[in-house]
Amino acid sequence: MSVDLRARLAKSEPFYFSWMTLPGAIVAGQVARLPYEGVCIDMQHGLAGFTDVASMSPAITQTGKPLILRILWNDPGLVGQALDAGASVVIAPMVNTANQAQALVKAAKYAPQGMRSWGGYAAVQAAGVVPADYLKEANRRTMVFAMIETEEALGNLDAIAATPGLDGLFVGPNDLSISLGFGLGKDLKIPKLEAAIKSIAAAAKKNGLVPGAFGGSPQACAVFAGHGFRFIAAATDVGLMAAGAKALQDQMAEI
Ligand code: 3PY
Ligand code: MG
Repeated sequence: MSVDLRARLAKSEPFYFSWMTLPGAIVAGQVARLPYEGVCIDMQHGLAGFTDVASMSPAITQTGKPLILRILWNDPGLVGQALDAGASVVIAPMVNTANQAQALVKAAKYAPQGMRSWGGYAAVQAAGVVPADYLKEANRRTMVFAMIETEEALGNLDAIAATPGLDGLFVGPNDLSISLGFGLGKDLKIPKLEAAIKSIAAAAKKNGLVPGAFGGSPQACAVFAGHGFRFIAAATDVGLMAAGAKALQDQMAEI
């Protein structure tokens, strides 16, 4: 069984995970062996479809690291499918209202908290327990994060963060920056963007939620960690390739 993520995320030390955009079980197994605590598969902007995820999931969870899935959209069917595939965390994009946050939680939790439907044998396999024990533990062991990445979501931040059963908020800095009129989220120090990011951390803290964010670079990770975020996407698969090639090319230049 993979690590008890809820217990891990209760600690103040940031949890850094990798972010996959490429499909394939072999590459997923490799990424899971990199020095990050978990692996996220991005089903919104990455290339993995559900059958890819079904084979990538065991390649990741057999290393003991949790699978995190950023789903295509905040749709109840996609939430259930992600959890059934063995995800410990579902990150839903573009959650803009409290109603949307409530729908997200409802889709992720078995009754009485929600209306998740039974049938996830891949999740049961990933957990390494018998079905009845999976059912007992699933609502506690799986977590849901709402992405805050629009001006509309910022306007509804307190109501979204107060949603019972929601586990975390997750900043999408690019969409947030675009929505606020600043283009791609390259400069996290733009005062209005920085204030928005800090308000998301504060709303999470006030409501006992885990503050999460997409970092993608050491610099961005440092900014988010500095604001108290502790569930941070540290690097993408493609970014790691580019950084590795650049480091090796720099060494080659010295030959
Ligand atoms: C964003 O930055 O908008 C994200 O969704 C992270 O990929
Ligand atoms: Mg986004």
